[in-house]
Amino acid sequence: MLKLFISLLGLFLFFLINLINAAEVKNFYLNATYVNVNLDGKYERQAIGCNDTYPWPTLEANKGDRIQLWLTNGLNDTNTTLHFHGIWQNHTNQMDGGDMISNCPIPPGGTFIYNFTLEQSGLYWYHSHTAGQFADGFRAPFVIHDKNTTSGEDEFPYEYDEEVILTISDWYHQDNVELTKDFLDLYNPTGAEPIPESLLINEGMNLTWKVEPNKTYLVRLVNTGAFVSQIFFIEDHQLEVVEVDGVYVEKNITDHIYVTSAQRYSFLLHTKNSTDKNFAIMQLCDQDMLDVPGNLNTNETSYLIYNEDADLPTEAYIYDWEDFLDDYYLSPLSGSELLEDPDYQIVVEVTMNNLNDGKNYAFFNNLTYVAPKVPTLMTLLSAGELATDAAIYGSNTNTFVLQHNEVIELVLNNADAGKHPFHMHGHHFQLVQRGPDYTDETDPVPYDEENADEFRDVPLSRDTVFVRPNSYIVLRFKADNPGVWIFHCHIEWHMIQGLSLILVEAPLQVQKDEGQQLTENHISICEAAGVLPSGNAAANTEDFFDLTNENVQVKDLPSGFTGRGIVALVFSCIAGILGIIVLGIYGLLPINEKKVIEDFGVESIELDETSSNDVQPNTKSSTSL
Ligand SMILES: *[C@@H]1O[C@H](CO)[C@@H](O)[C@H](O)[C@H]1NC(C)=O
Ligand SMILES: *[C@@H]1O[C@H](CO)[C@@H](O)[C@H](O)[C@H]1NC(C)=O
Ligand SMILES: *[C@@H]1O[C@H](CO)[C@@H](O)[C@H](O)[C@H]1NC(C)=O
Ligand SMILES: *[C@@H]1O[C@H](CO)[C@@H](O)[C@H](O)[C@H]1NC(C)=O
Ligand SMILES: *[C@@H]1O[C@H](CO)[C@@H](O)[C@H](O)[C@H]1NC(C)=O
Ligand SMILES: *[C@@H]1O[C@H](CO)[C@@H](O)[C@H](O)[C@H]1NC(C)=O
Ligand SMILES: *[C@@H]1O[C@H](CO)[C@@H](O)[C@H](O)[C@H]1NC(C)=O
Ligand SMILES: *[C@@H]1O[C@H](CO)[C@@H](O)[C@H](O)[C@H]1NC(C)=O
Ligand SMILES: *[C@@H]1O[C@H](CO)[C@@H](O)[C@H](O)[C@H]1NC(C)=O
Ligand SMILES: *[C@@H]1O[C@H](CO)[C@@H](O)[C@H](O)[C@H]1NC(C)=O
Ligand SMILES: *[C@@H]1O[C@H](CO)[C@@H](O)[C@H](O)[C@H]1NC(C)=O
Ligand SMILES: *[C@@H]1O[C@H](CO)[C@@H](O)[C@H](O)[C@H]1NC(C)=O
Ligand SMILES: [Cu+2]
Repeated sequence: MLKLFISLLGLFLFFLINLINAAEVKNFYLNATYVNVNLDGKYERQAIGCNDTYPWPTLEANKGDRIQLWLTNGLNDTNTTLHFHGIWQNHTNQMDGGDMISNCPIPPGGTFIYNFTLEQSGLYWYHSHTAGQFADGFRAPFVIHDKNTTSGEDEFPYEYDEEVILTISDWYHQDNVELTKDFLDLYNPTGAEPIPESLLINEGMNLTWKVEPNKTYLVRLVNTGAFVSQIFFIEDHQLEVVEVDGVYVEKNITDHIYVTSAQRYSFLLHTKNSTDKNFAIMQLCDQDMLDVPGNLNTNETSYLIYNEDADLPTEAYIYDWEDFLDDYYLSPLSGSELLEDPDYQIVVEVTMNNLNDGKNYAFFNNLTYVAPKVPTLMTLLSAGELATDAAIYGSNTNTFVLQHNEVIELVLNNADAGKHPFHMHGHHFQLVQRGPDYTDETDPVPYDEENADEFRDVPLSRDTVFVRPNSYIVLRFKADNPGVWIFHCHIEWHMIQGLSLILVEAPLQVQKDEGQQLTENHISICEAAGVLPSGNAAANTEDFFDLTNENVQVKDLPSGFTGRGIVALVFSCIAGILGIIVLGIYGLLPINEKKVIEDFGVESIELDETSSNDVQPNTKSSTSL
């Protein structure tokens, strides 16, 4: 008996030691710097690179490893932060990188130490979470391999010979500061998103991927773009999807996949046995997302090369691009069942509208997110028992307080005619329902619990999911990761328009957790940035319910004053000042304004005289996300 016990203990220790041996500390020293690049061969511009080079390195680690990453802000004119997309950050909320959410902005010259362990495996990515910086190139994949133990557990669940990482993205010729200025502008009252100039693959174009015949490749694909979703396919080859957003799934074979900004799909590719022909790797932009015409080539061809002596392939076509793999029907290998009925249901409605400054904003339940003066995590940590009261986090942050271990259901009704890829930090959520495209209905169709489709017993979990136009999604997750987590649209432009809400999860557990206390490095970064690491949303450390001088959104438009009125006002002002007729200017205006005129029909616009004095920004609004 004792012998058995000792040998079992020995076996246990053996595995324990193996496990400890397997986990390593991985150190990275990265410096965000401006670099000049010409990624699409059409235009040289300044981008945000790493250590004076581009692109950023792909980070690789094993499940269980500790990451220590020293990020220096080598950009002389802007703050920055770094987010590890899809990583839960259990007990290390302050390492999640959300600017003014869980992270003080890192000022120029500052170095922030990101320090956390990995509980997950699969494909992730890392990117700046400040303003629109990831559109400027501050982005790269993050691969977490499964532990290599002899126990047979924690191994990649499918056989393959070789692994390949592909990033797809969109690329602009202007930088995020210029783009944001023109986008969030009185002259763009419809909120038409800037159109990228190019679609990239592995941060370039015309990729040549040399394959060997009769092999199985694991292709890890991530869309690191700021805006458009892309269809991806390889001519005459099937894609066997095995992982989405770090979640292993039952194999699903498809011809093409639809990848929104921030989503990941890993698939197995079996190469052919013959080498007489080469094939096209195709990227097609989802053109439904483009409000205005631009200079974008909406599809790009790259090359799957079996034979360097054979001809390069020409572009390939698919019969019906809408017939892509529907992630709603994927099944996680874990077999994790649908979470039970929710303890707490959050219902939000997405709209886009103009405020008094004539700019177009995005709203959850009529509130557009405006960053607080103190990062929400720091408010939580300094509020004592008041941390459970949503009021202290500000009236313009869309904050919801969640109780520890509750099952949360988030119902998102999209009253907007666009598709949006929503991302939640700190969690993978179950995709419980997703409504069809209701573009053809007169009004948006909200979720109707009574008449919902039957739920799947084992629904897919992931961290980024799209909602269809005028339709809804229903998500569930367990509040088992105390911290402050943002839920937002991953289209950078929509996030800049305020399409974010904040989940303050089990605040008292966060306070009690030794590991969640701010590091000295973090406190010094806050000081250097001039951000108070304590106090309510208005930076009041005395009275947490006194929100005087908090950041709030600009006022609503006066009733009866619409986008149409703004357009009229803008154009009659221009006409007045220049003393020429509107039509004369038409030809000189950049594309967005032209589109606006077309959308609203200039001839039929009447000037709303009474409101003309109201079109002024009247409060400070921050877009420092
Ligand atoms: C960046 O530079 C630092 C300091 O010179 C160096 O330690 C680090 O390895 C470099 N990182 C990359 C990815 O080149
Ligand atoms: C890609 O190939 C096309 C067609 O051959 C060429 O016009 C273009 O300049 C290439 N782009 C880059 C970035 O090499
Ligand atoms: C980071 O890059 C900036 C700009 O190139 C440079 O001034 C600074 O010395 C670099 N810092 C480190 C730690 O490498
Ligand atoms: C910041 O750095 C860029 C690129 O290195 C340089 O062109 C610019 O003049 C600098 N700006 C300031 C304010 O120092
Ligand atoms: C960095 O953030 C702080 C706090 O919001 C702000 O005061 C400062 O102007 C920012 N710095 C830059 C260079 O944008
Ligand atoms: C990272 O965190 C661990 C655990 O708290 C700590 O032991 C270690 O010193 C930290 N590393 C750095 C570079 O601060
Ligand atoms: C796993 O460990 C074995 C033995 O050390 C090694 O041969 C193999 O290459 C490792 N596999 C991976 C994927 O690292
Ligand atoms: C393909 O590979 C398998 C296993 O490696 C081998 O048995 C088979 O003969 C190969 N087939 C061809 C046509 O090369
Ligand atoms: C290549 O040949 C092997 C056996 O020789 C077969 O199992 C495999 O399906 C073939 N691959 C393709 C893509 O036809
Ligand atoms: C690619 O774009 C061109 C130009 O818009 C179009 O003529 C062609 O049909 C497109 N190809 C595919 C595969 O969609
Ligand atoms: C694969 O996806 C399709 C939807 O695109 C679904 O109908 C089918 O059930 C899925 N099969 C598996 C095995 O996941
Ligand atoms: C970490 O958080 C995730 C996300 O909610 C959760 O699934 C997981 O169980 C947590 N792990 C620990 C050790 O708390
Ligand atoms: Cu969106």
